[in-house]
Order: sequence, then C-alpha cells, then structure tokens
Amino acid sequence: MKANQGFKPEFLWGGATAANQIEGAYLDGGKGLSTSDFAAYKDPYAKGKVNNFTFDVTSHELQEYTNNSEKYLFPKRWGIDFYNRYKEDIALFAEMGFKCFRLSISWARIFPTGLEQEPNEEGLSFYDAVFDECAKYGIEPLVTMSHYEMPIELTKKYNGWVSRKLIHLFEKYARCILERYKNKVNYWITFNEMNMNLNSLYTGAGVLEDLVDDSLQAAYQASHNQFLASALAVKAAKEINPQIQIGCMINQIEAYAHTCKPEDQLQAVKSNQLNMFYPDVQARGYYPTYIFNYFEENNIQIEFKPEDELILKEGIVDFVAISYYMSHVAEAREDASKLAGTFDSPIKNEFLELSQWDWPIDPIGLRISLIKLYDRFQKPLFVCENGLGAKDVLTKEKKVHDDYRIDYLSKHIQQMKEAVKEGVDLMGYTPWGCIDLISCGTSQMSKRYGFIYIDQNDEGNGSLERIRKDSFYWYKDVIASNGNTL
Ligand code: BGP
Repeated sequence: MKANQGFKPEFLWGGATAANQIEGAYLDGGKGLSTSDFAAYKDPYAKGKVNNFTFDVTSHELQEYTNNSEKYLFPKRWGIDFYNRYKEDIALFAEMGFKCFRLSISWARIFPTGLEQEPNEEGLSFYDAVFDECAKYGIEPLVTMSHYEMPIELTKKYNGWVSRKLIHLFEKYARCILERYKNKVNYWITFNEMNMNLNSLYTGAGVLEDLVDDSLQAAYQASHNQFLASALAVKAAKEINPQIQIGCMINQIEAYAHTCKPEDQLQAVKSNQLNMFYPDVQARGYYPTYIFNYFEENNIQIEFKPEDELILKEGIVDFVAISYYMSHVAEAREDASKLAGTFDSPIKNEFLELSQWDWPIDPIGLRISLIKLYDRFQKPLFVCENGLGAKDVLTKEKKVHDDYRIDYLSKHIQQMKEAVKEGVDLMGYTPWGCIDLISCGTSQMSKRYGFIYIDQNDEGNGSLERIRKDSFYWYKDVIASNGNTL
C-alpha cells in the first residue's frame, strides 16, 4: 500500500476555544451562572473555595472576596467579549483560511440552572448566529458540549457529577443542542479533557472537594457518570443525524520512564493506562481490566448499575480527540499513581526545554502519542488543542513578533505530519486559543496562545482591539499549503 504523503486534502485546519474563556456576557441573554463564573482569581482550580462564596450575584460588577488574606475576584471569566464580537472574530479566522473552529456551548446559556424543562431560546439563537457566521465562510464548527463548566445550580444541588442525577439532565441538554443544530454542526466532542477530573474535580466535574470524603473515589464516580452521559449523547447524535461525527477527548500526557530500569518502565505503563482509561471506555465501550485492579488497590468502589454496561456499549465514539501540551516522566515511587496524568511531574526531563510556565516542550511526544493512540484504537484522531502560552509583547507599531510561537507550532505540525505519513488517520488540528483568551489554569489574560492579540490585561482593562500577530500570517500560509510551508 502506498504511504501517505502528508495531510489529506480535507484536513480540518483551524483553532480552538471554549465558551467560558471567550464569551464574557456571563449574565446576558438569559444565561444562568456557571461553575466557571466562580473560578477564583488566585486559586486556579478553586478547590473547595466556592463554598465560601455567596451565590447571589445579581450585578454585572466584579466582586471582590477575601479569604485568609488572599484576594479573589468573581465572576472572573469575563472572556474577550466574543459574545458581541463573534462576527469580527470569525472573519479573522476566515482570513487565516480556517476550515474548522472549535468552540463550546455554555450549558447554562441553554438551561440556565440545568433543571428547566424548556431551553432558553435566546441562548440557542446565539449559537445559531455563530454557526451561521461560520457557514458563511465554509468553516466547520467542532463543538464541545461541556468544556469545564456547567450550571452552578447543579453544584449547589447535587455537588456536580458525583451525582447520577446529572446524567439525564445532561442527556436532555445534549439532545436539545443536537436536535437544534443537526444541520449546522457535523463534529462534536462530549466532554473536554475528561481525564483531568483526576487533577481538578471542580473544573472538570463541578464537584466541591470539601464535600466529598475521598477525592479519588469522587473523581472516578464523577467520571463514571460522565461516561454514561457521554454515551447517551453519542446514541442521541446517531439517532438525530447519522452523519454526525462525535468524539471523546483527553489531555494526552505521554509518560516516559525515567530510566530503563524495569520498575520505572512498569510505572510508565501504569501511568499511561490511567490516562488511556478514558478513551478506552469511550472508544471501546467497556471498562478495561486494569482499572478494576487499580480500584481494588486504592479501595475505590463506584456505583455501577446493571444497565450501565449496555449504555457504554451503545455509546462508542467515532473519533478520539486530544489536547497535547507536554509529556511526563514516570518513575517507580510510592505516590506514582497519584501523579499519573497530571501536570505535576516531579522529575524534569533534561532533554526538553520549558515554556514560561514550565511546561516541557516536546513535539516528538505528540508523534509518539498519535502513533500509540492509533495503534490502540484504529479510529480517526483529532488534535483539538496544542500551543504555547507566552507573554507576548505588543510593540508601539502594534505588532507582536511571536517567532517563539511559530517555532513551537511548526515543530509540532512537522511531527504530526510524520505521524500521518506513518499511517495515522488524523482528521484535523485546532491549536488552542487561536485568539487570545482567558487562561484556564491561571485565570490570566497574559498567558496568551493566539494568532490574534487581544488588547486586554489581567485586570480586564483594555480596548479589546483584535491585532494580527506575526503567527497569524504564518499560519495562513501553513493552511494554504496544507501543512507544507512550515
Ligand atoms: C486545557 C484546557 C483549555 C486550556 C488549555 C491551556 O487543559 O482544555 O481550556 O485553557 O488547557 O491551559 P492554560 O489556560 O492553563 O494555559
């Protein structure tokens, strides 16, 4: 069989965002409050702190809250006013030649508390308008149903995804948006980075950790409930429009063994299994054996009902999507399983450079990940996040010379291309934060990923003007040449 020469002609080049990091307008258009609206200022993952907040936010003003002399602002995620400027932003994406735009729908815009029977029409129309704008330019939306947010009411009432009550509330939401946009959206992802539940339960699953006895147990119970919700959404998608392609997604952090010592190698295998658990369930439709061993070792007992097995089996995804930012180093140690799949590798990889936020930069790790994922699932893959968070400088002439970003992206695209040549079926590439947005991990504006600079600082001040960076013109050429001009 002839080897692939590179990206297929229909390759989906584009960029990625999430509602809570771009939209702003957190109370406009009938939207309810989301968990992300309560992301604390200095505590990236707001562990438990949300409990101390009063939930009655009635004004649009930022409110200040002090706890143990640390200052928090909430709601913090005002975004970049995409809610009002989506036409301008999508026009800029079109100018770069985007074939695809990854965005998420804010659940709380559609069902403000998650509990309503009828959806909020204003919320639905907003996304209609966004998808229509994409269609004008032939841009395919890739829509995440749940990207690190949900109606805060579901945290207050049920403590988020630890409760099975959320499964059918999510199914109602998923059916509603699938039905509404069935002729406008062909590509869907159910949950963003599900494996990050192990890292930050509040962000991924709306669970307040100080309300659960054991956070590992809670993380797996929340994940189980999300698996079921995801599977029901997949089933609904197939019923509503069999043409729809619907995928799962993880934050892919490949673990390398620290040394060739067999114990380290074994730990790397085990660390990678814990990450693969998520796509294993969603792309194969059942729990793998290794996770039951892990549950036993860690005394985890999840509520698994008899009907769950069939739901998982009937909800197998069409493709596997990943975000990819870094690799990880594993070694045999007591706390190794806790560290698996997290950002906090205690061991540095001496062969890799670090970003300004100390994230190891590893383009070959992306190729390794793609090869292994394709070997494992034999399903199309999608790199729906990748990129370099950096402190950009806007010159007096209103330029941003982000050659470091060009260098980062071009090396990753090069490795993706090699993987494709080696036979990996890759659907598309949507680098993260294609337009500068509020960083999830730091809640800051100054950790920028975009091809388009936004005039806004960490305090939310600025004109919000959109400015093309050097990487904007570079990426335009990359897309026009289908990945040949790098
Ligand atoms: C992923 C999330 C995104 C995004 C990205 C970059 O985990 O899906 O929402 O924010 O990471 O992370 P950060 O914003 O912390 O740099």
